[in-house]
Amino acid sequence: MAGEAGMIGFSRLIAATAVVSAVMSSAELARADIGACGQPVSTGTAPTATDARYALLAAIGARVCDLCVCDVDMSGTIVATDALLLLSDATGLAVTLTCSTCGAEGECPGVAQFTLLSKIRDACATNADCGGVAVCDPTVGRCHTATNLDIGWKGLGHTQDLDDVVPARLLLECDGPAPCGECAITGLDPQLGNCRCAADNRVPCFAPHEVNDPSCGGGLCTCYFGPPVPLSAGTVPTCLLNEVEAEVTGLVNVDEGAGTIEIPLLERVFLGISTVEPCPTCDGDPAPGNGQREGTCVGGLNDAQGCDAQSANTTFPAPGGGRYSLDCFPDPGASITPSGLRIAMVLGTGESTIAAGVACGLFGQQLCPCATCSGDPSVACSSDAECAALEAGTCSRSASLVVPEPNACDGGICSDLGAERGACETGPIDSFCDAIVRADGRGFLGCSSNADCSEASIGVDAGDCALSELRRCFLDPIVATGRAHPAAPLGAAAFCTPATTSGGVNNVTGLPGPTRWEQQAVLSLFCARAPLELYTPGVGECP
Ligand SMILES: [Ca+2]
Ligand SMILES: [Ca+2]
Repeated sequence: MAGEAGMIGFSRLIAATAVVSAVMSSAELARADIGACGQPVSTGTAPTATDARYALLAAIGARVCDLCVCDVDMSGTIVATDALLLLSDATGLAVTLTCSTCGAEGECPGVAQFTLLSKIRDACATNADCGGVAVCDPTVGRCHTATNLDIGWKGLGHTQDLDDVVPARLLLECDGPAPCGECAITGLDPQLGNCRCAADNRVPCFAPHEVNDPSCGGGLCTCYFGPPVPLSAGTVPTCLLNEVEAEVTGLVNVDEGAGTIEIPLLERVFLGISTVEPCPTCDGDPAPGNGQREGTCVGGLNDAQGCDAQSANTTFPAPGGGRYSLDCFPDPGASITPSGLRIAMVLGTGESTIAAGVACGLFGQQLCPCATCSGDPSVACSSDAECAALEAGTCSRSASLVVPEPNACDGGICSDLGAERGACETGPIDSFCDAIVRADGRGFLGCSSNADCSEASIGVDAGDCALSELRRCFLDPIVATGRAHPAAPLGAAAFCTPATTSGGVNNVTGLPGPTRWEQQAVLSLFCARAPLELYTPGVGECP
């Protein structure tokens, strides 16, 4: 996967995503004075109206710009005045532009853009069709990445998929000079519409986590780790919205594509609209991610309103998949997490593990990987220390009706399949309808006879009850392994997920319980001084 051929593959993949398609064409132009005082984006010998427009967006936080490029009056901040000075200069009026001197950090990236990919992607005939970031799975003829999601101890929520082409941009601070090595993550970049006013998800905002944001009429600006994610476990559909509760932090080695991203998540879970449509979709948008609401929300809070699609899912709505957007929220009435599930997720390119270290039941001898804090059942834990740090008692079994176990296997025996995966040794064997399946060909509509798959009983004709699968399970310890790569890093996290308020969801999934999240991404690094230009890992080459 490494080497020149792989890199060309990634470039093609990046160019194919709407997020950065405009960037690639500008990068091929001559560079002239881009990155000079007043020229964040233009390549000529003097600032243009395009630079002025960019500075205006930077003034409201909708674009990233270094002070030494966009603060053209050396006031210490980028405001509308800077954009006005640039516009005057561009139209030939006699104005003086003065910028501070750029330091060595100007040779480094200012933004790390991660494009998150799903497990099952486009159709393929050979690996060459998969952009160097996935392999062609011949059984379903689709590109298959390392992305995977395993939720809960029961195993019915394992080997699920996530959304595709989800944009996530993080702000970086590097020391320089290039090659820049390890850089600090200083927060989320809201420019791709991942932040919305808490009072109205239809209003994008550009001051992440700000409680008094003027764009939100003085309200809270809430950010999300991507659009809603449709999930299904044990025939129970849910819609997952990953709210980011506070500033994202961490470290990224920009030359190696290595590091850890600390994301304080507040997971919001909603009961699905139907078994085949867990989340509202954004249908019919011919140009996803262009900021134009050319599609239409189907289902949920914003049903029938316009939307700009931000991600895709290759399984749901089933069959065939669809697109998703923060413009189309789930119905708040379907919430099963009134105050959210608080998870300190650390997504890293190294290894993340949870060992079984807390008593499963009140009196049992078995050890489980996860329980909840006695003083705050909304917090899941894997050790007493985690609860003590929050002054929330000890890590112990909650008052849930379901007593957690290490797995739901017959006889409690989970066999090692290799690569840290587990399947029950003898059973249970779950049966599924065969005509409406996930993009990887696996079933999700559980059944015990053909009648369970008929239109008369489930509203859609899902074929015959002809698929069967050995139940999955977590091994002990649970290991999630990431992989460093300058263009295609794999992030991994293992953590404990608290219970929802839905006994049905907790019961089929096995919550509170462990979650393993492996996320394939494509990484693009944008230069601090020229925010549309790409930093070359290991080299630099920022203007
Ligand atoms: Ca200024
Ligand atoms: Ca659009």
